[in-house]
Amino acid sequence: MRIIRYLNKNSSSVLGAVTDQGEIYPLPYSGFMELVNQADLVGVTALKLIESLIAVMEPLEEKIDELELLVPIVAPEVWASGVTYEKSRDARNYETSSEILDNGTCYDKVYDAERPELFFKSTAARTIGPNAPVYLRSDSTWQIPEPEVGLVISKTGRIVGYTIGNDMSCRDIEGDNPLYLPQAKIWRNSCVIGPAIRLAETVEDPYNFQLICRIFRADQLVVEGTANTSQLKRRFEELVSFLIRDNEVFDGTVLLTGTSIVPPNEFTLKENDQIEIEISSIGKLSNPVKLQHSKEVM
Ligand code: DO4
Ligand code: MG
Repeated sequence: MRIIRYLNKNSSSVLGAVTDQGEIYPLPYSGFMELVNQADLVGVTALKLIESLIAVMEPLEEKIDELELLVPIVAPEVWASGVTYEKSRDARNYETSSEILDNGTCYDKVYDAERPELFFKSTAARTIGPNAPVYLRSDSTWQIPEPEVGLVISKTGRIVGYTIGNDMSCRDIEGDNPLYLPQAKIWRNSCVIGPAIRLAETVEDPYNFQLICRIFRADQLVVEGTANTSQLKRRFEELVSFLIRDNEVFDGTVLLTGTSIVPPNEFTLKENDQIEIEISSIGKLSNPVKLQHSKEVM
């Protein structure tokens, strides 16, 4: 069972349940965490609560591709993990011009350390959903998408859902100096989540998500890469436990879990590219790439 948000005919946002058969049912909750909290309150799982509601409903006539999808959760904060896959460690080492220490770079060290790299990625206002444009930074010439599994967590750190995330990144800015990380990671429309949240209780093995990323330029496929969460160095619970340690996290926080798909080193995103990130049991997250217009920025 997956959860989406979409605009109805009156342009109001509606929470929807998508069954494994692709039928969509509107749900009487304003957001994903209201559904989860209501299920907790009545002592059932979110899946059971949805099943009891939709048993007496008719599905929508529309299929998912015909709906105007919104970000599936208005996450108050998005955090991200870094260097959780070998591929990411190697890519960071490639792009960095910082001093290589005798015993390895900061990326070598963090890959092996007990404490993972966690960083603040986005607020609700900077986070976009399916089909909305991701923006390029004007001061970077080496920008890529980072396809990642996103964990939707409650304020106690319980993993209640899985989604797809794109942690847009500037390799030149980060490579210049690791202290530039916030600028390499955070700007307008630099974080994408969606198109749906799969209820955690319906995922048999979260260490077997297969991710595919495709980038199209003028309708031609120019980059394609795959990864599997079986390649992850850490456990999802481990990442969450460091995020919530002595910290206040809010219901519906999303934690991105790192990338293992890196486009070829000579590749940078350009205006009008189209990014697609797919996990078959969650959906396909598609976004066009746009330049920001200075008018909008001021
Ligand atoms: O070390 C910087 C961030 C790396 C990252 O975002 C990732 O591994 O996904
Ligand atoms: Mg990342």
